Amino acid sequence: MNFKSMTIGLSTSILLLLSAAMASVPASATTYVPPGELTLGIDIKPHSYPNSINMKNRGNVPVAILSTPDFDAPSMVDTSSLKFGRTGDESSLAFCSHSPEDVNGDGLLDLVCHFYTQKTGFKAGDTIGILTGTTVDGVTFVGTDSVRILFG
Ligand SMILES: [Ca+2]
Ligand SMILES: [Ca+2]
Repeated sequence: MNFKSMTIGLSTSILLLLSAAMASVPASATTYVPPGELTLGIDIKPHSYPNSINMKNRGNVPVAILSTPDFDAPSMVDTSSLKFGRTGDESSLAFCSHSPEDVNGDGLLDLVCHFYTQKTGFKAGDTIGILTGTTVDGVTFVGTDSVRILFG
């Protein structure tokens, strides 16, 4: 057991996650991420890290779909198509906020949707959550973010 690797600094972890996300490197070799024509940035539990999900919780998990200069999430995402959870094929959508919010402070409004925790299918040890969907123009997309599962 190497306990040094477990004491890695939080800021280092975030940097590693960011660089992994930017390079589109799969976060885990054991997790299959379905292909999408677009890869979008998402933030599971905006304003919160690590993204702990308590599987005993009867509520829901907020997930922000981040806009870019070329992609306005609030107007371009077909919210009825959204699936989120362990594999990205879970029909767990509760609702999307009608008030877009800039969750990452880049000046672009992001789309925040909520998913029923009980329908996400996460299990203990899962390290990423997967969101899939289509745009209003029918283009498929996928986004992933880290998760920490409690009571899975
Ligand atoms: Ca988060
Ligand atoms: Ca934003």
